[in-house]
Amino acid sequence: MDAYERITRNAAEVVTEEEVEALAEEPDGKRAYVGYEPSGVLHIGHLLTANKLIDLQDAGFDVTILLADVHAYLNDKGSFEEIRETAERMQEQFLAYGLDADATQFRYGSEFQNDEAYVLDLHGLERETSISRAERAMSEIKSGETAKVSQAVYPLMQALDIEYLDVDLAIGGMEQRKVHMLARDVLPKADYEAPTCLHTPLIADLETGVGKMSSSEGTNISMEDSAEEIEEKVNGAFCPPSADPEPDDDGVERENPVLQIFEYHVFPRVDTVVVERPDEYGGDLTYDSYAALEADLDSGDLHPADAKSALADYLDDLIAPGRERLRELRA
Ligand code: IYR
Repeated sequence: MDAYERITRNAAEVVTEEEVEALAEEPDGKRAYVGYEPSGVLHIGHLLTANKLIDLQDAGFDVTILLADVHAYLNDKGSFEEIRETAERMQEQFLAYGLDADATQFRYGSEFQNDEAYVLDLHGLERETSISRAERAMSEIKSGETAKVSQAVYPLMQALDIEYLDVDLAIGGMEQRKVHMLARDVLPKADYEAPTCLHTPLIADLETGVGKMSSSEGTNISMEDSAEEIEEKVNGAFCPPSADPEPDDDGVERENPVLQIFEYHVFPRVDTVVVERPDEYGGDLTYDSYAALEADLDSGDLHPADAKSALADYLDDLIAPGRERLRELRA
């Protein structure tokens, strides 16, 4: 796999392809970043962007993880002290998950976001941005019903972070794309360059396959789950024998979240997936690629129950080191 393929595999969107191609020509020492609002423990959504960070490190990039403490505060995620404690635990979980410690820099937003130059720059962006544009940028990130002034400042700070952290590539889930598009528009007005962005896909709701998996509603899989909890959640997942499920009774589109997790979480981390089956059901199945597993589920050669049981085992392997680290930290 060449550098461009590794950088862009499983991406839902890159902005723009030409810009990413230019980065891929000389990836060594280039810097990518993701920011996370510290809250709770890592879940499958965090891990999807973490998989992309691991790809980027494999391609030669250095990675900055922004523990966006001020952003979490602006977005109503708790007191500053709680947020800082959560952030410290997050760092440990990312390293346990498999990020290369030598190529990962952790930064707190509050380290630089209160500097005078940053604050003045921020006010400059505020002058260039309408309230409605800032609100729109937050539509998939905002917590709570009423838009607060803090939530209008939030995306402008996220835009400015890209400059202050001196990054070549901004990474985020698709829910971050409107913030990044705002950043591409507004930063040049402050004489900064438009940032290059890469967005990872969102996984569908585990139980219904409708809409997007959310950390606040529905079932999510997190670093705290025991092997039994993972098994139970995956067994209860929506998994028709199809990569392209029929819409539900109301005509709403559905995805197959079990396949999505194989594609975005398991195959990027293991070379071969073995689905164990007793001999009387045909014996073990071995897959070297996601496409082969998808084809077998589609054709009926792989039963959803067998796919789920293999998925639960692989997910457990992936989260076990982080779960162990959390246990040590809490002991
Ligand atoms: N908006 C992100 C958190 C965040 C991301 C970046 I990249 C920043 O520079 C700042 C904040 C979230 O929804 O978690």
